Amino acid sequence: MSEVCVVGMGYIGLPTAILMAHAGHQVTGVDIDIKRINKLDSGGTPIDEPHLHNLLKRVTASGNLRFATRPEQADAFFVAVPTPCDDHHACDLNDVITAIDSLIPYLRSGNLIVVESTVPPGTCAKKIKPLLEKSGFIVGRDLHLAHCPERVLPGNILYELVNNNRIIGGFTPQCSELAAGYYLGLVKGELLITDCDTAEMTKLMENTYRDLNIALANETALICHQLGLNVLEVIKLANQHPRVNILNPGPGVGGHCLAVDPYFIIEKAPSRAQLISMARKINSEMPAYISRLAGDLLSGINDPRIVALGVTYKGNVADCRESPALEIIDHLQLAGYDVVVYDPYVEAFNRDLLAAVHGSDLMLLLSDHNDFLKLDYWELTRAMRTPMIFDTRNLLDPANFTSSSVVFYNLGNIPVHTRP
Ligand code: SAJ
Repeated sequence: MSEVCVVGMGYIGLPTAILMAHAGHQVTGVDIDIKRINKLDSGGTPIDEPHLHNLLKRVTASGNLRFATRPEQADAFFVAVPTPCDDHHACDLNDVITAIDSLIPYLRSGNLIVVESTVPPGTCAKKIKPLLEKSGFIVGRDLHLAHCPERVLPGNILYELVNNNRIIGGFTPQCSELAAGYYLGLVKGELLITDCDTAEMTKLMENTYRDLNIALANETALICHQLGLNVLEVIKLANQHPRVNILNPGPGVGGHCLAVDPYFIIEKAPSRAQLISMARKINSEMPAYISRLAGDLLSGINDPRIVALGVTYKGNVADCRESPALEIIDHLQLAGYDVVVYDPYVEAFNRDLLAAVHGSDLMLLLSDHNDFLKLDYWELTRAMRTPMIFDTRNLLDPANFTSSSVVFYNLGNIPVHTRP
């Protein structure tokens, strides 16, 4: 077994460190955030994922995993730090560069360096390789470099880390082989060997594919709204075709992956990436569209009050990064609406819902948490001044509201007066 150093104790780095330790390696989990390290040292987890806490307890008790604010000498280094977009939608590599720089004093001949962070094509070969060579070692000869992008769904990270097929993109075939050796110990899925440029582009295309398909669903919603058709019925029927699978329209695309990664392709090939740019545009405009619809539903009501259900970027997670829900709430507040927010996953908004809906005029469902399926809508809507629901996620069954006095809307039955 080897000594492993994982840099970045976030959504990907921490579960990876835990699984490496579980596989028997001696692992140091590194993060520059001292508060995060203190929390981990005292047995807490900065992220909430199924089974993570129990497995963390086991591997720290076994002595295989410890935490530090600085890297240490090791056989292999895994870098899993964020790569957000900058203000111009270009990839901000600052954290990756800082992480790689921090490794330089600890590198030895024969070391493996794996970049898991999502990066634009060419980053490992053109940016990370020269940085690593500041150590005096040559990549491909003394040091081994690979890009092995993570592929996990937030909310199901541990399961997907273990079971998904994994791309291993080495700078040389030997780099791939060495990297694959580490993943073999924790991944049950297939290891797909390639070069680092191809691995970088492949990762971006996975999330771009999904962003584009959600954009198609969202555009279908806009077209159906204009034509007075029920988009949900159209999609349901189209999906009965054996080779069609249109995704769900909704309030927009959030999170730190789909809403960000396509821009890294646009950055590299701006004139070619036309469809990809258009998909980003369509999805980015959804929050404004939904806000306008919500406003239209409230027209004619004096001093309307909205209760927004959910601020997270999707259901059953606590993550609010790039959340369309937040953007919609901002739009509505800027337009002068009184908006009260409820989200059981986010401490600041985990309030008494019945008190929040009291006297309100619109319940605006923005995140598809399973908890929202279990609410007592009969009791909640009775407390409202105007019992009106707008489910932007197609989460609730409209049939549950047909015999009540509740006015229920989703993207399939937006009323005529709101048509563009
Ligand atoms: N969404 C829709 N309609 C849909 C599906 C999703 O509006 O039909 C919205 C969600 O509500 C959310 C956003 O899209 O706001 C993204 O959600 P998601 O569940 O599709 O994806 P992420 O960002 O949580 O995770 C993705 C995954 N990529 C793919 O499914 C191709 C995951 O496998 C990646 O590892 C992850 O990005 C990542 O880290 O790159």
